Amino acid sequence: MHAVDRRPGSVSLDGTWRFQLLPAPDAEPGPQWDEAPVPGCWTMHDPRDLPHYTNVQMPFPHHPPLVPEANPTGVYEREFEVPAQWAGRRTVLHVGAAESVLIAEIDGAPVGIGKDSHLASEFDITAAVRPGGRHTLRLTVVKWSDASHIEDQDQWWHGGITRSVSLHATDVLYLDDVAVRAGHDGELRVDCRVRGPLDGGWSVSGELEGYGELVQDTAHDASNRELGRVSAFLGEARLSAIVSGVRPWSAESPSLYGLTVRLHRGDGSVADTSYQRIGFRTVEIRGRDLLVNGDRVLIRGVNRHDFHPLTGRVVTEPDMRADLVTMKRFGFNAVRTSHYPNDPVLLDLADELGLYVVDEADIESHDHAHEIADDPRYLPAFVERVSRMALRDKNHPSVIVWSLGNESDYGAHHDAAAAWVRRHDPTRPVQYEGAAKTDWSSTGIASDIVCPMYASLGEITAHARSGEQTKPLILCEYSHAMGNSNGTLADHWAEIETTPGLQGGFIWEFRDHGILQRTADGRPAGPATAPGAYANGITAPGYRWAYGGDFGDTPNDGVFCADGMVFPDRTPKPAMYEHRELAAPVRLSYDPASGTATVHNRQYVRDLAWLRAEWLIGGEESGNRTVPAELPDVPPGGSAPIALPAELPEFPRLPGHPGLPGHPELPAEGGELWLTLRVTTADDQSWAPAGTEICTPSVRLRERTAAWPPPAAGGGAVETDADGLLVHPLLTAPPVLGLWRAPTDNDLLGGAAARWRDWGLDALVRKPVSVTRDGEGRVTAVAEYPTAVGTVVHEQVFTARADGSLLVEETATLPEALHDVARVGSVLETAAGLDTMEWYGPGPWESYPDRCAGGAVARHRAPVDELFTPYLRPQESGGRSGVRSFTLTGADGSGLAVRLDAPRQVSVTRHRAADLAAAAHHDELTPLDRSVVHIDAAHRGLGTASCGPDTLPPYLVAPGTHRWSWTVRPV
Ligand code: IPT
Repeated sequence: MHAVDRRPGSVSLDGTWRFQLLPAPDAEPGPQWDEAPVPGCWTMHDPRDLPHYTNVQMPFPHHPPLVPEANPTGVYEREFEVPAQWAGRRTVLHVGAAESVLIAEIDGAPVGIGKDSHLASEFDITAAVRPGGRHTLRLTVVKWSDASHIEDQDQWWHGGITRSVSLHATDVLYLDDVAVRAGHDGELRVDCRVRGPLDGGWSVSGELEGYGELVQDTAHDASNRELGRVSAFLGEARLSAIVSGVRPWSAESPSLYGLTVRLHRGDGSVADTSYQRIGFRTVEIRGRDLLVNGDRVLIRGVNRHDFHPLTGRVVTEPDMRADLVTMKRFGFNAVRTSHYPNDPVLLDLADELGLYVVDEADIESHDHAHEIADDPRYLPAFVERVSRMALRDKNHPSVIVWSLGNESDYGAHHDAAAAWVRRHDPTRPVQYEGAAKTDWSSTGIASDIVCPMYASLGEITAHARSGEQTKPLILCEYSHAMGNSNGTLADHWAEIETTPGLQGGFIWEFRDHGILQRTADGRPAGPATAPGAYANGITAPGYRWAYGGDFGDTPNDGVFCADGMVFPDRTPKPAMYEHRELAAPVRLSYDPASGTATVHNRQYVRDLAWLRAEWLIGGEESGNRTVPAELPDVPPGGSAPIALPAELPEFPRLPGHPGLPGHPELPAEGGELWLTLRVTTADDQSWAPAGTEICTPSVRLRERTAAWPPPAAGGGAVETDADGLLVHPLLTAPPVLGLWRAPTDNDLLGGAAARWRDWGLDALVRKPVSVTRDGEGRVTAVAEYPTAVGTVVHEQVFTARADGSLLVEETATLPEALHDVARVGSVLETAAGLDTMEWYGPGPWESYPDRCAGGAVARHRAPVDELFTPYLRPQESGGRSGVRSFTLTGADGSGLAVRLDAPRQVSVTRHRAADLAAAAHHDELTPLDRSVVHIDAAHRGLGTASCGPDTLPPYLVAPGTHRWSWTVRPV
């Protein structure tokens, strides 16, 4: 393994190969060949071995290092030609990655074997080929081996050749490796290792783009101990330079410089060349801070797997670019390559686009972790997997931390691997979650960072405040994005930003691993699927997103692989917008006492020149208005006042405040007024064209001051049935009490859903108690809802008002035993055809009480069909938090208008909760023609309990009495 980029000048062997799938490695290939794509997973196109999903458990019961005898084995074959001009050169076969054991043969003769499914194997095949000759290359890929037990990551099991195959040639005298160290102070050191006939004489030279020639260090050998490894005899040489005025590399400002290293023969002619883009940056740990170029940067990271819904583990350069571009657009500045090294292209892209990388070795022995961590038979594999990763990736400025792998207990192997990598590369910290699992204050020698997974906010803040913290705390996994999730992200970031010692973390994870499946035959739709099979996170008829078990795979871990911030097709889920706002480079604050607004630049190195902005004025009564804004000049980390728009339709007449100077006529009472700064890119960025929305920080200028409840009565009679259920021309089902929601994945795996079922909340039955009508036509309906642990009493008072609206005032009293329900509110169904929703509140994204920082408060409008979020397993979704009022209208603009007493959780979808809960996939759902509307006085937060902490106490629904009221009128 080495860091010399051999892609330029290589000959690609990618394409269609002959292929046979054998039942076991010792089976003999027959005369019949199929075809298979290389790179490709056979599991995505061959029905004899389909994808299989498990998390912790192995797919077979064998203990390490044993595996089943039934062991799918793919035989790939093709002819290739060796260019005639490669005569006299050294010829190398490069196989980017194969799952899991790779055996290479040329013309029937073995040339080597490789393991480690996520790093390349290279074979010197000079002796096996003839320049100008035609040869047969056979690559046999065996699915299960001893190594499978340390590749037990939480993902689909596949088989195949998953990265590109190529040939390249070098001179017999060649650069075996080039190791770059470049600090943000401009100090550059390039260590070269040369192989071949060294006694003919050789030298190296280097050139840095925009700087010039590097100096060859000649003071090597005897005189200089620090440089003691530099030796002509061993083929070692060092180049160096002090580059003044260097532009340091950082995620915000990823400045790269082209570095060319040339290897010269004794006569000065060039034998070999290496070109790479390097960045000048320094990583260090000082106290409990991780510093990049001296800055304590907060790590806003996400975990990423290699995944594609059509090709499985095979991802192209455009796929990887799209992943990283999406991360950048949503405020992420770091990625952990969970849980294996990625294609080198990913690191090239991280260098170019600006993302910090925790580069993780391909080691996860989850099911048999304790057995393996100290089993000497696995020692070489651990050290090799870490060292080969570091040897390959060391020159990437994006890589700031080495990770020894994931979920493999903690044993001697980790200390051995850590020792190797520290010695080889003292310029980067090392992390391993398992080394710091229990006692964060005295983490083992295998981790410089305390990098727990799914620790609670309470635990991490307590550690940071304990006085015992000695290392930076950066969560390697947190905020499990399974289904409708990522509750309390804002609470996390409020603590992280204000607590010394807390430095961020990596959300689990970037993408849902839903494989596109044809429903007709249950097979993966596969690489040849025509476009249009999915869009916007939704599959077209005839397809669905498959998860564990859908291919008949047993044992399996179900939908646990659908836990990404984006859908399988990379459509962002609503939680992405929450993250984007929390990570915003620009924030806005407003001081009502002085009436001034302030812009804060939250970046470390950039000013605001790359951004532009406009104001969105969002008035509850006056509606939306967009006017130009002028961003002030604010240095990184600084703040500056920003002028309020002159066009404000109303101004906060807060008690004691004089109002907007020069506008004494403005009303002092009325609806709420919010001001949002819509920030976009001013010009093209490498990851976003000009005009891309970056964030929408908002401030409230005025609270609602109109009286509630609105002046009542005078509107005539209210119609109800004998049971007190409202009869209303715009409703097909009257408002009744709702205490349940279609369980989210967090509700299910965290246990809340089982409790609700035990209590009977999913099958509530309304028992009418009384219906009374007063002299003014006001109707009071009281009903009881018995549950297994007590009865809920629900009272509704209906008043018809002179303006044609109906006021509904509701009270629900929950016994103490119902201490944690999903919601307390009304559920009703509208007439058909009211297909557009307009609302005043945060938006336009879906939001919940513990995930509602991502939307501007303004008037929003969307088709009802688009309000729903198609999480892979149907569940509660489509909610909007903090809704103050909304309308549902049809094509002619008529419909109904609802006004709420206070900001409430509202959802409008085509699905009843029970139907959602009964479905396993979206293709099983039939949307109603009408809307199901929930208006909740209280709604449980989302939390992250499918893997990690539940929502925090303030977001739970308390027992006792809840009151809410609303008006509905025709429009
Ligand atoms: C943790 C794993 O590291 C990750 O791969 C994934 O499985 C995640 O959880 C959940 O989706 S391990 C878990 C047992 C905490």
